[in-house]
Amino acid sequence: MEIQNAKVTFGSGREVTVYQLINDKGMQVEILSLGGILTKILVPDQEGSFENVLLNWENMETYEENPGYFNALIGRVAGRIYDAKVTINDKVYTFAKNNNGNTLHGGIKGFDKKIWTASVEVTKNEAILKLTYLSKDGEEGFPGNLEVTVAYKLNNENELTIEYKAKTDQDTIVNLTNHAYFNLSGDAKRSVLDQEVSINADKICKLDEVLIPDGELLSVDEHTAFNFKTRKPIGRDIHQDDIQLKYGNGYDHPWLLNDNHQAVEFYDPISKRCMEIFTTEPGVVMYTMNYANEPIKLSNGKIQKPNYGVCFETQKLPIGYNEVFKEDVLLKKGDTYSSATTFKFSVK
Ligand code: G6D
Repeated sequence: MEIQNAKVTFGSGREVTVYQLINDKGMQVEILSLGGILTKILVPDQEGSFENVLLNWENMETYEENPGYFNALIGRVAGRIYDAKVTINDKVYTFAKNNNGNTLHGGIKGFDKKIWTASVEVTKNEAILKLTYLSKDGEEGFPGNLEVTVAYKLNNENELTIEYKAKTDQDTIVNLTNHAYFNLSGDAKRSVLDQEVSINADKICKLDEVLIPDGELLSVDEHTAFNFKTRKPIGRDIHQDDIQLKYGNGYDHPWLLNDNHQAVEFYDPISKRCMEIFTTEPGVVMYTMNYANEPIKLSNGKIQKPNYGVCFETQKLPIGYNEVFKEDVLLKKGDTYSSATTFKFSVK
């Protein structure tokens, strides 16, 4: 087990530290102090070839603007907030309207844009990078001074766990996740549409044309394109005639997880790489990279393209019409927000 680090200075003058967590089996996880951004997860395929299963920008400085929120911590509130406002204790708080009149992913400068303070710890079976950030009262419009700690833990079972904790001095709203773009082919050799997914969920949130929920849940037994109870290729039903797929331009929906055991299994039949996701969270947004508008190169030298990555953003449900699901993300003064998600890599 070891942790290496190096400092880089971006053209903007911002100093960013790059951390490598390396376990005894050779798995490597690379993380930036900027946004807690994951740039590499190197795991073996069936031939033992270690390749990156994350999309990664060719130029590290792209992570400053980071179109698509590549691999970044998302907060104070992941997902959307309808009409960019919420009422807490009879007071209305307003936020940035950065997505079709609603708030997306914590506003203009969310947690993905912040420099986090880092500390490291290495034990016999874990390499731990602990990131902390103080989101001040009123930052992006959110009430309360929120002390956030995110720990990235790599062990010798090829498991990467992300643990989130937050405390506030005023009632506020919090919903944290990581927006990693996975592709198990290795260095994004192939689209993810032929890679297979299972999601342990019977229902999704019904969304409208700007991806805002109204509280209704849809059965995946009726909306069969969203039925991933049995593992299937991501692309098998993605072009089905379902209005929800039209609204999302693909998959971009919250699935309500049946229990907190294995939430997702993601498998590439060619490399035989497998990733299982376990989470404490009630939901997961699978986003199939339906937009890749900026012609920016990935680390494999190719221009990014839709469906070359897939995100599994574990989280609580988004705040929709009539502030539906707001209760899920309320954090009371003095309470501690706590969640954890584990990504377990293997070859099958
Ligand atoms: C699009 O609707 C999607 C979001 O869910 C995603 O997080 C973002 O692109 C990167 O806005």
